[in-house]
Amino acid sequence: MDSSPAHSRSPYGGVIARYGDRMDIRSESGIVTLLEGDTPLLPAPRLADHVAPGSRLFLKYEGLNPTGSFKDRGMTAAVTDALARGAKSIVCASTGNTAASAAAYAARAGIRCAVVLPEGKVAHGKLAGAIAYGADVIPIRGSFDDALAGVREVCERAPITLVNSLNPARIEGQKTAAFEVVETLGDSPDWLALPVGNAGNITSYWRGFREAAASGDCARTPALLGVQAAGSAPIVLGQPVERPETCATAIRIGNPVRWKDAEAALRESRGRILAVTDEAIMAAYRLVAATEGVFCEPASAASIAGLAEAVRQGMVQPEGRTIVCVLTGHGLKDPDVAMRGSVSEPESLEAAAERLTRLAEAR
Ligand code: AN7
Repeated sequence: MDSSPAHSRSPYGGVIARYGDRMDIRSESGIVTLLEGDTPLLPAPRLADHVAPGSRLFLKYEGLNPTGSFKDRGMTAAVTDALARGAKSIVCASTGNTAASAAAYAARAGIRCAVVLPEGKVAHGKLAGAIAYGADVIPIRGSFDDALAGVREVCERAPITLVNSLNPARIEGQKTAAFEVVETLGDSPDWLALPVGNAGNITSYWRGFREAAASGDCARTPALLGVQAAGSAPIVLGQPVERPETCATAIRIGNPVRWKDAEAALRESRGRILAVTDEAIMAAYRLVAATEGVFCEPASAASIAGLAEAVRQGMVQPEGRTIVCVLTGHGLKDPDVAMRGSVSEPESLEAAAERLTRLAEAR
């Protein structure tokens, strides 16, 4: 890490360089950044025809952050703040993306990082990242919720900083995504749809939009559309889920730590929360890649599946509306899901040539 002017005044600079004056964090030991943020807000007209006809639909492609997920925005803030408080090590429980992000920012800061993960339930791209960045990777038999309970307990006793979204700096960094949406659109959208796991992200977006409105950057705030997977939908059901299950392992969370904040965000934004099946998530996952060339992980596609369902139920009237779906993580995070059942047997070169000819002549 180097916070000297020559180093930190890169053309972009990351979310603290850009929005640090609006963040309640400490940074006197220097800014730990991988130049996260500034992600594309992609228009998605072909996808809109399928899921929200007549709308102006955009994808906030957070998978293009340095470690491949939205977590980097909060992690630059959490690790910068931890460093200023003298931390020598950080820890998180994670379904995968927080782990990869924490590991990368700890490496950047030159401090230690441990990640506690539900064994067998972390997508390989995330695990690969945490290993490559040099974290101490600790799989446990149990769920994410079990892992978090264990980690919280240790952090009360030992001098190690918790960087899960209980950490207030995480929310401060994460809210910058809302600032970017407002800057790009010139106002808030009508709706912003996003997957909900631990509910740190929905909490952060709502804080960001509220602050942007308070400072006059936008004339209004959006309604938030939270989306959970049917097999792990505690907020939709109104009670914790003991054994959450979903193919979207990122949001396989039964007892979100930011539950109360999520409910406040939904209430205050006049938003809605709903659950979608794994089948609907996988259909949306394939649809966004095939119609727009945007590859996201299954949990991220829940935002699109949720929007489609909300339109079907009449919860969202798409005509003439500006809608943003947040794509929280890159598709390459979960290569196994992407490959499942889709690689064909090898063919002869002649057969391949025939297929190509048919493809070329197809109308
Ligand atoms: C791709 O990494 O909880 O509602 O430990 O990885 O803020 O929890 C990940 C969550 C959505 C849900 N999309 O966000 C973790 C973890 C993706 C995610 C969520 C996660 P929150």
